[in-house]
Amino acid sequence: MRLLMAPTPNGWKVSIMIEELRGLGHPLPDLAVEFVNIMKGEQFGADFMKVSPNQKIPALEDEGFCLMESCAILEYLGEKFPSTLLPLQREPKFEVLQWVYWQAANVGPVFGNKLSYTRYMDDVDAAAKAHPMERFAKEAQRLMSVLSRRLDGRDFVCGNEFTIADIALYPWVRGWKWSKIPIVGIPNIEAWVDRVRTRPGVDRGLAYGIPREEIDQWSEARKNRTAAGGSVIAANANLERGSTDRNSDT
Ligand SMILES: N[C@@H](CCC(=O)N[C@@H](CS)C(=O)NCC(=O)O)C(=O)O
Repeated sequence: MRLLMAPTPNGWKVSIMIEELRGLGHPLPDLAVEFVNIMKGEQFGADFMKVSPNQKIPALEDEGFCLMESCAILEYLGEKFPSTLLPLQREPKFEVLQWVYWQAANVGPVFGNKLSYTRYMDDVDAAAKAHPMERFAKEAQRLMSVLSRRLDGRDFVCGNEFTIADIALYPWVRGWKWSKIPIVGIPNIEAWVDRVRTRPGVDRGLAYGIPREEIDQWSEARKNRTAAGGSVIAANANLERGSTDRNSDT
């Protein structure tokens, strides 16, 4: 099995899943992790696109079967290696999956866009940014209210058990300082972020592609590198680069 990833929120969903599965008795001895340099445009290379036609990380290859989309990968691994991370009976399973899909359709895109306008869209002037910034900030706050209400009286998104719903949400929510989406003053979310962070599998998963001492606090050099690389990825030129028919190894 090959995991193609980069140290980003969507990449860490899968590395956390791998490490949680290992903690639950699935050692995955044949897993190879390959880092894709999305700042250099490796996501547009022909080899990568065979596994991930959408030109984004993460992607998984399992004995010739290729899979893109982080949440589909969580579901695939959850089914293949049964554990408490994804119940397999219909109702409890769909109770989890609705929150996984909610993340994929809402929190991921909205936090991603808010982050891009806050940190990366440096080729756009402030006046042009103002409306989308306000829109994504307000929608992110609304989504956090939804999550807060859901966590009321629950340790994790689906009750007392940590599941792939928590895995899908956590890497985005924990990055709130970088995306400037405040969760301080939302006690249910602050407590959930702290609770999830204490898990050994989460700790190991967050260390993929980043020095251990920078898991919780990036160095200034990493912030600058990420801001510069993120600006390249967020620029419209990146989309043009991805929409050529060349499929070349850039
Ligand atoms: N919905 C996708 C989103 C994947 C995604 O946006 N990946 C980013 C990194 S977090 C990426 O590969 N960006 C490169 C690019 O946009 O060119 C998923 O959940 O897997």
